[in-house]
Amino acid sequence: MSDLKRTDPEVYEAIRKEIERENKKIILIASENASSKAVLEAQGCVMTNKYAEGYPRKRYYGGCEYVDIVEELAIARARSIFGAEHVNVQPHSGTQANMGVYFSVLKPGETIMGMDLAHGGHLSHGSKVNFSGMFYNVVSYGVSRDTGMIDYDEVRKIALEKRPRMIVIGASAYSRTIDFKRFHEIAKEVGAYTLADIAHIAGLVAAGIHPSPFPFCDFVTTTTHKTLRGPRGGMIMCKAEYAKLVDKGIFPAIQGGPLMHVIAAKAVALKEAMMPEFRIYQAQIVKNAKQIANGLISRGYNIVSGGTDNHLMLVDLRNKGITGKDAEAALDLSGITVNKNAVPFDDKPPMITSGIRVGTPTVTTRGMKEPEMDKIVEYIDRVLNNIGKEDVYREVRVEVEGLCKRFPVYENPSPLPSPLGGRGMGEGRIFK
Ligand code: DSN
Repeated sequence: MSDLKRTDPEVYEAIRKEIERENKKIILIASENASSKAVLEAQGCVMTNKYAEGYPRKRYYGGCEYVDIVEELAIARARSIFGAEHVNVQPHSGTQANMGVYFSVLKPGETIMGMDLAHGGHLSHGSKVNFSGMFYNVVSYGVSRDTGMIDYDEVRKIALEKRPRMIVIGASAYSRTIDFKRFHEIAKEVGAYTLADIAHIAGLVAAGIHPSPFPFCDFVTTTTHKTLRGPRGGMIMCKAEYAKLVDKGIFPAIQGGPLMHVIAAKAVALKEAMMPEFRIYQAQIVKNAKQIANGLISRGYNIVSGGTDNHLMLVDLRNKGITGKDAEAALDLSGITVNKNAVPFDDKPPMITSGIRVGTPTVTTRGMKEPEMDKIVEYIDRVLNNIGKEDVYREVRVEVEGLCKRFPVYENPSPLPSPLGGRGMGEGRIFK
């Protein structure tokens, strides 16, 4: 870090403060995590210097012998973890991964059917303000008003009526197990491709805690930085018959040179995901989410769908008379970071919303378990019952900092066994 400090003290200082923020706050953003020192080290390596357009052993540049090693390792590990026939680790992000799949088999103007963004879907599943909604004809499915869960009979009805060319399965704010087999059966009936976007649940799938989209889906996309706990990036997996089309759909169709330093870090994260401790970590993520959901329910909060099967939940704050925006701001001032989130059938605009999304990947990485989740529920409840009271925010913030000190992310090894098998997260090089 000393070179950076000397060359660019402003950037150095912003990074130092970010480390401090991640250490001092309870981060409950469902799509975030804290990647290991090994992942960070690989991501900050000299492979950022290398152009490697093409694929391993078939590149448009010389000097690719070492970047080939890391890309082949990443591919082999992902294939083994997820049981995928073909893997492309080059997408720069989850949206690029989805774009790569669409470009591989769809023509502009064809119909895709994805989960409505307002019901928990993702921008790249057909939102009008995203390329997916501009290039393709979009039909959406959502959750049932009664249960807050996907109604598969309704999905089938829409599919039979609209005859989509591709059904996109997956969400950014859905707390229930997804029935990939049922989606596959519906898609088969209407002759549609299936794309499962498992960005949120990839770690759970890798650990066998959420059912796998294979062998049901044609294409599977993911990001690598959410529950999977790797570097920020994307990945595509698919059946062997689509391998060439998918590879061309990424390069040269929508990307040039791959980010080889990020691919090196993806390989490291995938190696970590093969360790037995990773399964224990993923199981604890779900236990922690259930503990928070049950704790909030017992204090009178409405959780969309009544609970969670995965790493997140949506808290509908309408019965508490608080907006998502106000809840997010009050909690952040109290040392707890969440994101405001629309709830299904929300009457408030996206910058206000009626809910918050709460997720447990990061706190679980820190080694926190059920007793700490009970404390977090108590903090959230205290803050939300005292909106506008700065003295309460301050009091909670002090308690949050005390709790966080016992579970450091990057400074000083955790005094408790970490989910990475006691390696701790604290002894890395950039924080010396
Ligand atoms: N923005 C991510 C999330 O928060 O879920 C999805 O890409």
